Amino acid sequence: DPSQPWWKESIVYQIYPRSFKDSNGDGIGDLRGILEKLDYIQSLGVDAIWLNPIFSSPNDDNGYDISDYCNIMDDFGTMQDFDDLLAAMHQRGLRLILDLVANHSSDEHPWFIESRKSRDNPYREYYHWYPAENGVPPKRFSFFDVKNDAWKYDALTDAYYLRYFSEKQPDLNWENPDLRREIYSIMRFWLDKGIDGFRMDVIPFISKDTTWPPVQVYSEGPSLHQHLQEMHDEVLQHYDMVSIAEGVGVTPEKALNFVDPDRRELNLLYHFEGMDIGYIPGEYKVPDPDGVDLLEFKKVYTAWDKVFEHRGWGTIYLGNHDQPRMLSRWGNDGPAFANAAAKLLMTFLLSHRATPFFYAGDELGMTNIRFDYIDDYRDIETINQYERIRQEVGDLKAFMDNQKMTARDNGRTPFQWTAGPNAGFTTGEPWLKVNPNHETVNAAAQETNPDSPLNYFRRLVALRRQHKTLVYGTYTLIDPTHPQVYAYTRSLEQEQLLVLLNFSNDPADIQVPGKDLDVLISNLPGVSQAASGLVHLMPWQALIARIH
Ligand code: TEU
Ligand code: CA
Repeated sequence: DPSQPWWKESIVYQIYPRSFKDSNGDGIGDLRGILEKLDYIQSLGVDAIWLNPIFSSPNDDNGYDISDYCNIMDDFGTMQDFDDLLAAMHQRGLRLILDLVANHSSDEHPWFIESRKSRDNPYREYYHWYPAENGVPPKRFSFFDVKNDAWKYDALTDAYYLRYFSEKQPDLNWENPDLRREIYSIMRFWLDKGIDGFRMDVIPFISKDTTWPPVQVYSEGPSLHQHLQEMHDEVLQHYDMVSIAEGVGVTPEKALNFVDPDRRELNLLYHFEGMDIGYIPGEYKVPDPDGVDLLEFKKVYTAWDKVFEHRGWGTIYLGNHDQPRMLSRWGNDGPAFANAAAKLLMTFLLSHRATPFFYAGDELGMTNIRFDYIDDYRDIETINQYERIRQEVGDLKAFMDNQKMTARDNGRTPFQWTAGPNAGFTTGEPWLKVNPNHETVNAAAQETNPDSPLNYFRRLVALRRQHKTLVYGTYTLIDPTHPQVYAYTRSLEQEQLLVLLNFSNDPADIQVPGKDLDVLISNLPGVSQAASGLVHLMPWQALIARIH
């Protein structure tokens, strides 16, 4: 639809560069590796690639700690490699979205090196400092600190600096207009090179109330939307680009504050409510022993469809570099059902009214690696939490079991290209262990198998392209209380499509509107509908059908 912006109809393929393809044998994925695999990416039919941070970084948090925003991380290559990659992508009609990590920098960024030096350094106000003579600063939560304390004392100037993540990720001071100007010029640098958008890391956190009142929630600070409007005026409106708010903590009620076009802020909201399902409320990433509740799952995704019914636009995803593998978390990765469940989750993602963000490896049905030993983990989040529990003499065994389901490294293991050594990812020693199941789960084997998850994904992508109903059609939930099946229709003009997803290990029956289902795609052969309209589904069966 030419009257609509391209990013509504796009499918975004997310690549974690460190884990995709290593071109030079150092065990770390890189930009040349991605370039080598563009044929593969293009063969999927996706429209855009989002790369996690590729900028100079000491890699305390794998690139989310940036020491030079206008250079390429040594591990990933050079600016020439970047220019070559962008040109090759554009030649193939693939767009490129980069990660803008502007809530914090690395402590090795020259701004912070200066800022630390003295209280009257010209860069002092680029960060948040709290003088120690004022006492202990009011509590703020840090995701990665061993004590979850976001204030770090620095003896050099007898002051604390703020860091919501690791101590090597000091928060930038967005209340300072000089800092904001620097960020805008960094954005222009990349946009002028021709990139097609930014995914904005933890953007709801950028504004802080610098009177530091004691509060529980400190996201969506007082000047957040003013800053985003200024960014729109100064930068975004001048380019044909997409801007995506990583919307941590953003509720349906607040969502349009970010993406209502009349507000002139951002384009897409990437919400977290789906990711929170199945965890114990109030606890940080502790899985609920009763597991994922399908009724809750339906409620959340139905509510988010409603949010953008008239204005704005959303995203949909079930996995990324901060999450376990979607098949392990939301499907069933056991041998009996893995193939069907992997395809069912893809069907879910590509049949909603939102831009799908599809995480590389999920087209193969990659699964959690489930490390037994803390030494196998590379992620600062897992390592620091382990250290906290050790210091508190907590239950380390329970923690390690929990990590098998929740740890971020489960989603970061190298991409499985072949059944060969290191899954064909590297000729060297991989930075993070390769999942041993690459002997059966790999792109090469799936390429030649018409029934593979990979080839199903390609058919699904083509189907979404052919049927704009899957992009724009009205979404209506059917049988909200069915405990096994997630069912909905999508309708646009004359076309009505039915989506049936059996999220369970047992067969299921569901009453649907319409007879004589004209099945457009299904992950399992055979769909039987009784004269009454009742449809019988096999475990993890998924289908999209046209109804009349
Ligand atoms: O993550 C944002 C975020 O809000 C974190 O809480 C996230 O949920 C984290 O993974 C905790 O498990 C972004 C990035 O996606 C993440 O990789 C970074 O570590 C983080 O910001 C800091 O830049
Ligand atoms: Ca490399």
